[in-house]
Amino acid sequence: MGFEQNFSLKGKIAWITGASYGIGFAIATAYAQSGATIVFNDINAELVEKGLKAYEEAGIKAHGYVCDVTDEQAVSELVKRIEKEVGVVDILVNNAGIIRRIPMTEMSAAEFRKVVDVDLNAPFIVSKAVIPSMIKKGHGKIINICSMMSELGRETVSAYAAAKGGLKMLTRNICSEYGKYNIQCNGIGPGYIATPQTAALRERQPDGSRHPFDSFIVAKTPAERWGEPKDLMGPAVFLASDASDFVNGHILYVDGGILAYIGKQP
Ligand code: NAP
Ligand code: GCO
Repeated sequence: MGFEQNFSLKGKIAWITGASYGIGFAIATAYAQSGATIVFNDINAELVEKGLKAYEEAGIKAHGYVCDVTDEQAVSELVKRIEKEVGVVDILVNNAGIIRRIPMTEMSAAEFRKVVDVDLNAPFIVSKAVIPSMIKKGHGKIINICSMMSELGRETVSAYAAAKGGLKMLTRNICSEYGKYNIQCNGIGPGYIATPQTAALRERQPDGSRHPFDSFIVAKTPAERWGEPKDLMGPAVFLASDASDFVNGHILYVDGGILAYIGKQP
């Protein structure tokens, strides 16, 4: 058997949250192509149906469920249902996330709490729900989708940066607490990726010119481009596979070099 088998996910069950489209969909597609059985959820039936159709069109028989990942009771019940209908989750990707771009002094506490609830509390809730079965099974992989904002701040994203910074430390704490059960918990920190979540930052201006933020990010990225969801597929497979069994508590930045670069001279 060749070394490449270490990157196989054959026989594994992978649950990717919020994966009807975007980054989660790309990661789930990579896992399916690597042999895994795909489970995903999204916040409403319409999105789950949209996702099931997209997976079917990609030749993937996915298991889709409606679940708000911030609802601890619903998540607990969903884990029981997944274990009954599909099997014990081997790989969890905490992908579901939201962002609200509002200057901090104009953001309500409720809006701040909502972002933290989805981007930080939910990864806690879902990880807590799957870890006991991973312990019984003797292995598990948890991958938290962090962000550039796990390391950097910028105007208008205070809640998101606080949540993603916290998610980096939750990742390290799950590693610390459950590594002895052969559970590896790592993060992926995508750079600026072209998905619906960043569409507003790439919109063409009325005169047809590029959005100033679009030009800014391209100048800040050595790769001189936005990332695509497909850029995350290989790193995600690595962190879900046996090949990364001694990688734990690590945030793998997939950012085209942004964090290493001062930025192009204007
Ligand atoms: P996206 O296009 O907005 O997709 C996020 C998905 O999560 C959507 O399907 C969304 O459903 C779902 N979701 C939101 N709240 C949920 C909840 N309470 N329960 C269940 N599902 C929920 O985002 P993306 O760009 O693919 O990003 C995916 C992850 O990567 C997020 O954690 C994001 O913070 C992170 N990230 C993105 C970038 C980027 O540049 N795009 C970079 C770094 C990190 P709705 O459609 O209803 O919102
Ligand atoms: C923003 C963007 C970023 C990206 C991503 C970068 O408004 O700055 O939405 O937050 O989504 O998190 O890694």
